[in-house]
Amino acid sequence: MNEPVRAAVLTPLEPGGIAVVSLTGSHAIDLLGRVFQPTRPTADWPADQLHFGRLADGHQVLDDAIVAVRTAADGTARVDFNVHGGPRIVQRLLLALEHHGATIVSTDEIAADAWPAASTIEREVYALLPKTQTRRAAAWLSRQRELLGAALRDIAALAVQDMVRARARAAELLDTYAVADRMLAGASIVLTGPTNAGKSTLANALCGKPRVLVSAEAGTTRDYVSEPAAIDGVPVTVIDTAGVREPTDALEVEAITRARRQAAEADLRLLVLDGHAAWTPADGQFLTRFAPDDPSLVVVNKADLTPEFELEAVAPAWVSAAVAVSAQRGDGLDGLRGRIVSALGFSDAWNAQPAVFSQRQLDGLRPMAAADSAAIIARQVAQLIG
Ligand SMILES: Nc1nc2c(ncn2[C@@H]2O[C@H](COP(=O)(O)OP(=O)(O)OP(=O)(O)O)[C@@H](O)[C@H]2O)c(=O)[nH]1
Ligand SMILES: [Mg+2]
Repeated sequence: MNEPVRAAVLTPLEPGGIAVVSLTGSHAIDLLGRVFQPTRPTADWPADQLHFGRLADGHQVLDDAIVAVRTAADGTARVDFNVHGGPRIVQRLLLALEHHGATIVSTDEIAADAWPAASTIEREVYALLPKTQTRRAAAWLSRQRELLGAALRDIAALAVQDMVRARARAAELLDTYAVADRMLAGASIVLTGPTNAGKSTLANALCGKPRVLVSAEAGTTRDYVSEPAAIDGVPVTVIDTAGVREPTDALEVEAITRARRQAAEADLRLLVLDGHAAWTPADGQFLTRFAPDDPSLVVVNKADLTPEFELEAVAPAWVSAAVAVSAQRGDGLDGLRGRIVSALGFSDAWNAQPAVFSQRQLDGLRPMAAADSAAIIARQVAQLIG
């Protein structure tokens, strides 16, 4: 059969990252030989091996690359080029592949079935991979090709012996969606607190750039400002808000109302306090407005200066949720990042656990959590894996 070789970029075009460009079709190996020179020459490109070498377009070297060759169940070859993720290198490689006869398949076409996949879950992974915002998200999603399918098959096997446990496992899997959605769509983190506590300084530190204005004058930030960032590889939006105090004008009344609304809607709230300012009843009121089981962390800022209060003495209920930092000097920020990602649900084990990441998967899994026969579970699993 002489179907055309197709090529697609499976990862986001992120400068500094690694991009995966994939080739599929019965002549994929012929095409590989035209654009790639392995460091150790090989005649037959054995499958399931990695080959290191150079990508070249004619005499021009494009990049070093690691190439993986696989053979699908139907005998077609699959070649993955791992190259540096800058858009220029990826574009050059696609042009070279096109020059040698490959058809370039777009992200939308991958989602619409134009790309071979071993399962519907794998197809969903390919469709979402180019939209992932960080390397960690891309690596986590790639792993779901195996992890999620295996978890579903395990539930089907378990259902034959123990329906109660099978249902419980399905319910646990349903619960993974909220955090998976954060990994794909990003989590919102709002910084709120009294004026002058250092919210804007902390927002800039978390985003790694001086995005918002900082000044010694209380009431500097008026309307909220949001900025995309990544914290320990988790995509987030950091929202800096106006400091909460007795408003001095109508504009500030509106700014504080907006700050509260942002705080209410966020996935996580950072309640930023100035550790170098005396404790006031207003600080206490500010904290008690947030229930203790609320997804919030208390950041006691300006740890580089002499502390003016002990949280243990003034608000003992919040001690376990508190982190001391100096947003200005950077002390404690790594610890804070760790606390943020775990408060958002990303434990160390998260990356290696199965998770559901699409509406289709949720819809297919729900009947499993309520099923009263192994047959229903088997049917749903077959449909989900596809
Ligand atoms: N020493 C010290 N000063 C800090 C620290 N963080 C912020 N500041 C200073 O505190 C002042 C207020 O900082 P901002 O980041 O503007 O505070 P804010 O909470 O955004 O203030 P508003 O927008 O007015 O509510 C500025 O002079 C900052 O330089 C810190 O960790 N240590
Ligand atoms: Mg501010």
